Amino acid sequence: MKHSILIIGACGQIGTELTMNLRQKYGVDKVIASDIREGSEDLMRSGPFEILDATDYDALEEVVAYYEIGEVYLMAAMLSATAEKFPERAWNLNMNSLFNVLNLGKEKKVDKIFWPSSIAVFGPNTPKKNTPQNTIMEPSTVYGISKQSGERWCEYYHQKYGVDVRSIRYPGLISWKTMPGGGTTDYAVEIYHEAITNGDFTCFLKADTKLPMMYMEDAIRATLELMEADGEKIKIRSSYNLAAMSFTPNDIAKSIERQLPNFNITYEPDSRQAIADSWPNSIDDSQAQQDWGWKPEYNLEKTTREMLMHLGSVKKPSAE
Ligand code: AKB
Repeated sequence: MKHSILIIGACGQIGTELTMNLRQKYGVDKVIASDIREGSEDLMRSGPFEILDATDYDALEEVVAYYEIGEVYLMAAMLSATAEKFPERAWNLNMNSLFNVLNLGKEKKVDKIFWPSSIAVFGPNTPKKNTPQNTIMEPSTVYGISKQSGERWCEYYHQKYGVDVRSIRYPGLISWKTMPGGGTTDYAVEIYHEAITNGDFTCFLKADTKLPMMYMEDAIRATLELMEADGEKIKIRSSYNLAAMSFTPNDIAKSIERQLPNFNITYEPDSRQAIADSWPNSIDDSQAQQDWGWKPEYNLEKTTREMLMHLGSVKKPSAE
């Protein structure tokens, strides 16, 4: 590869694993990690890192020129639950960082951009079951509004200025390496940690709240496959629906119980319930399957086995 890759928001839940994967694929020095603060020891030791505020265009431009960046992955964002507490800050971070990166594309300073969207672009009036690629989108959260607006801008920059920007509407993501922060689907990660450490979990969503979810390995593979696909195949320049599994807190608790029979779950729904209620139950991702061959590999049972195995073996030494 001629140019280097810049990951913005490299210390977050997706950014950490994306950075490690890209470094393995393209070489450590070709992948520059950046964030507003330092991340895990593993990430910091794994290759070049820059402190970078994605809302500062000049600083971003400087890093892009210095490392001869060709591809940018903009993973920095304020997620759904936190964004409800800080609406203006969320809007400024989520939109200004996107404009900065899209403008780098418009000025031909970078060749290719990845920007994550979310199932949060959908709202209470969207059909909930097998939500289609194109449908009613009236998001009722600040985060969802920023992601939906972002999608429109991505398509606009592609059509008007030829910017090669690609995007996925991620469902809730489940991973064991880095905790998510400030999302509504975070319960599906916290539950595994609590199952291992305490044997019980108090869930902030109701037992029957069904949401689309995905194991991180699938999400990273989807991201890399979309970025590597021939540009001609990318028919959607707003953002692709992507699906793997859908489950409720009751389903995930049952799947943990099959491995840890004493596990116990209780329910204390909070303000995040309203956010979850406004999102789809399941997603139709046939367009991603058709255009660039997307196929998930992890269902709930496989995810539970992986999560408990990795968290169990990680936790054991310090617990002894
Ligand atoms: C959140 O819960 O805010 C995110 C998302 C679905 O985009 N995980």
